Formats: sequence, structure tokens, C-alpha cells
Amino acid sequence: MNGREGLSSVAAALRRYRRFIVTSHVHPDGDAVGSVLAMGWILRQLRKEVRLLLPERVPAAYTFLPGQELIEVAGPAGPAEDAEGERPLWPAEAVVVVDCSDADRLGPVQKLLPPGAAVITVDHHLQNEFGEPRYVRTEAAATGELLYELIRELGLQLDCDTATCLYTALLTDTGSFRFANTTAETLHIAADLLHLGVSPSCVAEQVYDVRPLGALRLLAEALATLRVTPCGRVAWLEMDEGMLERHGVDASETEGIVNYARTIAGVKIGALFRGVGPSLTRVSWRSRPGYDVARLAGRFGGGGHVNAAGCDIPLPVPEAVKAGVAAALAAIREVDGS
Ligand SMILES: [Mn+2]
Repeated sequence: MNGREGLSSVAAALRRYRRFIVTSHVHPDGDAVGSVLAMGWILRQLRKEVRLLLPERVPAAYTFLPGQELIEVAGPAGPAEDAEGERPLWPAEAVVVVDCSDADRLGPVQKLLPPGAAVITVDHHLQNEFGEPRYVRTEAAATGELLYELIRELGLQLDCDTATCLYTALLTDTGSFRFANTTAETLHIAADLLHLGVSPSCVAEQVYDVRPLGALRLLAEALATLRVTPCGRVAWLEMDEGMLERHGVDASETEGIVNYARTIAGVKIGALFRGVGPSLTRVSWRSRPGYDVARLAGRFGGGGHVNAAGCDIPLPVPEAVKAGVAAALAAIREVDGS
């Protein structure tokens, strides 16, 4: 169920069970972290036992979020394997998956989930593969928007800390309320969150303006690779495997770099090709309204949103660039007709 019935079925499921795990996708972003924290708060308000679990640690930009210290990590920093090489399962009757379209995107979290647990989903991605109960609304700018509705549905009184988590989810998934997914509803919710005491300047400062020096050096090196096709409609940036290490930053600092490729006048699709292995390239896609990069990413087994998507291409960067740029040009020709 994707509409209002989905909302009440999720609310009922949250009331039904007692012990929960709340989790989200690999490479957690502001919406993932903010939504996990907000869902944790909702469950505590309902007097449930809850553990928050992410596949990777919270990126530095989001460590200002209230309650983030409660998030446990399933990856290398998570619980140790026992003698049989098994990791202890987390006892829970239900797993709440927020802002995540399929089980593969849970990464190392998958192995820690009790097999019999019910799965409850709240998400806004296209092609969400989880079953009922679920509340999926793809027009929502952020999962944070859906959690705001859920909080209303449950009749809970939002506090300033949780409002800050939801505001951060909205802010980051809309590119600071600039992307095409920003609606009147998004801004109404944001306004209500400000009424609850959220400081937009403090959140923006923490998210965008407290960066390690290495992140700026990384950006400079990535921008130096900028290329544009002769027709001027596709632009892309490249990063080699050693780039992050050279600047002493983690992958979360690559977030947003792809947007520079799409900024150029005339460019319809921008991309960032990042080598993550000798024969594996991670691609982030951004597009202008009217050009569907979720479908483009889907051709390589990835997905996401219409104007922001990602995929992995099992090729070294130069070959992945060839394949990716050709596919992007083909996608543009389908729309433009030439
Ligand atoms: Mn999201």
C-alpha cells in the first residue's frame, strides 16, 4: 500500500510489536541518518524497545544530530564475529527500514537481522522492493517528510531535537530546497519544524560549512578532471581509487561533487565516475528536469530518483566513462529527439 492506507498500516505495525531494529541504506546521507533517528524517537514515544543500526558510521557532517551517538554500526566497526565466523543476530520482532529501496542496499546490516522478523518500510524511492506493511510515496522529497506525516498520524508531539533530524532530512534530500522534488508540502513541513525551534542557519552551517581541508582539496582535484561531450549535454568528473586516501577523507566527502557537473549551462546530465576497485566504478548521476537518470542508472543495475541516481559499473574508470557517457547521450536523445 502506497497511499494513506500505507500510512495507517505502518502506524498499526509500529504499535503491534515490542522490540525493533531501525535501519537504512549504505553510504548513509542526511535523510537516512535523520530518518533513522526520527523513527527511533517515534518508537521510544510508543514505549518500544529499539536499537538503531546503520551499515556504516554516521558521516561527520551529520554527527551534530541529536541522538546520533545511539546509532550502532554493522560494518567493520560493528559486533565481532564469533568462532564460527558468525555475527550475533540482533533479537527483534520487527525491522523498520527507512529511506531504502531494497535489502541489498542494507549492506552488512542484512546479516545481523533475525530471519523471522517482520519488515516495516517507510520510503520515497522509485521501485521499492519491500513488501507490506509499507508506506512508500515517491513524490515525497525525503523520507523525513513521510515520517512527519507518520508522527501526525500517531498523534505524537514533535520535540525540537527530532524536528532538527527531520529538517536535516528535508534540507539534504532537496539540495537545500532547490531540487525539483521540493513541493509546497515540503516547505509547509519545514516551516512547522522551524516553529518547533529548529535553527536553519545552525543546521546549514553544520551540514555544509564545517568541512575538513581534505574535502576541499579533493573537490579541487575532482574539478580538474571535468570533461564535456562535444554536444555540451553531458559533463562528468572522475576520481581514481587513491584520491580519498590521498586527501585523508572518507567517501561521504564525495557527496555533492557530482552536482558541479550538472551546473554547466546546456548540460542535461552530469556524472561522477569514482573508481572503487581495480575493475569497479561507482557512478552518481544528476539531471535536469525532464531527463530520467533513475532509468539510466537502472540500465546498469542501479536506481534512485528521477533527477538523482547511482549505479556500479564493473569496469575500470576509463571504460566505465565510455559506457556511461554513451548511455547518457542515448537517454538525452530519447527525450530531445536528436
Ligand atoms: Mn531519501
